[in-house]
This record gives sequence, structure tokens and C-alpha cells, in this order.
Amino acid sequence: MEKAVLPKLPYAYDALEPYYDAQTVELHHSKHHQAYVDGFNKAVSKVEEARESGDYSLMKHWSKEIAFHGGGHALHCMFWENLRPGSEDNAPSGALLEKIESTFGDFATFKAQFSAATAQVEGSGWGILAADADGELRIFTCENHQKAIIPGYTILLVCDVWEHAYYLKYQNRRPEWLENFFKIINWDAVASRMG
Ligand code: MN3
Repeated sequence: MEKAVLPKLPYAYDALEPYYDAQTVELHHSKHHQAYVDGFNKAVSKVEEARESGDYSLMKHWSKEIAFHGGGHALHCMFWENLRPGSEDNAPSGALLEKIESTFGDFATFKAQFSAATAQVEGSGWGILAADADGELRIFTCENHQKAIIPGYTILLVCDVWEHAYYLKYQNRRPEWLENFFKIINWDAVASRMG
């Protein structure tokens, strides 16, 4: 079975400064994301062992581990793709901007709702912008990496609000992390997921 691997970042660890500091990006990618890759591969191999031995007594545990670490790996892959070197006036354009405006009224209202939803995630989780099967945009949140995900939605944009994602630079100031997250969103990557 092919193992999951940690993707290389499409930019240097310090490329997102000053909005996202190099130390956090390096730890987040090389330690935290790596741990989800390792956890997923371990769970997959444990399930393979169970199939071979016929001992399924720990299947509940390893199935949950696959969802947690597999979700963590997938969300972090999207998160890194969602980012680029920042600018103060960073914003979407073209068809994506028109879709945001037709759904939320204007970009500022979208940003306010996305930021509020994500700031209010209890404990560890993610803010998510997604499109349903008809292409309608929805903002929702995910607890940990796998709870409250909506089946059938195409995820366009994710924001990590686990403390490991921002605590070194922003401590308990999650809204400040969100404010600066908006300056480093790669809107071209978001638009390309819209299809
Ligand atoms: Mn993370």
C-alpha cells in the first residue's frame, strides 16, 4: 500500500512573514503535519494487520485514528496550498469575487462571517469555505480534523485554528491570527478548487 507523504511547501518557511512567522510555519509543517502523516500511515498498517490476522477487536480505535490523522493530513495539504506571500490589500477577484458577492453581499461581509465562525471554534478545529453540489458557497467549521465535516461539499478554503497554528506569535489572540491569515490567502488556489 502506498504511504502518505508530507508535501513540500511551494514557498520558503519565511515567505509568509510578517503575517505568519517562519518558526511557526516550520514547526507546523515539519512537526505537526508530519505527525498526522505518520499517524495515518500507522493506522492504515494496523488495519492491514487486523485484516491479515482476522483480529478486528481494535477496529473502532484504528478506524477513528484513520479519520483523525487522515483528516489532519488532508486539511493541512489544503491549508499550505491556500497560502502565499502576503499583502495588505490581498483579496479575491474575477468569478470567485462575484460568487462571494452574490452569496454574502460583499467581500467584507464574507470576511466578517468567516472570521467570526472560525474565531468561535471551540478548542481545536478549522474554519472552512466550501461549495455544495450546486456550487452554492457555505461557511462552516470543523472540530479537530474530522468532526462536523459535511459530506459531498467541495472544500475551497481552510483556516487552521488549532493553537499550534498560531500560538507562538499570536498567543491567545486568535482574531489577530485570522486578520493576518486573510493577508496571505492564495485566492488563485481557492478559485481553482471552485472548478
Ligand atoms: Mn495545524
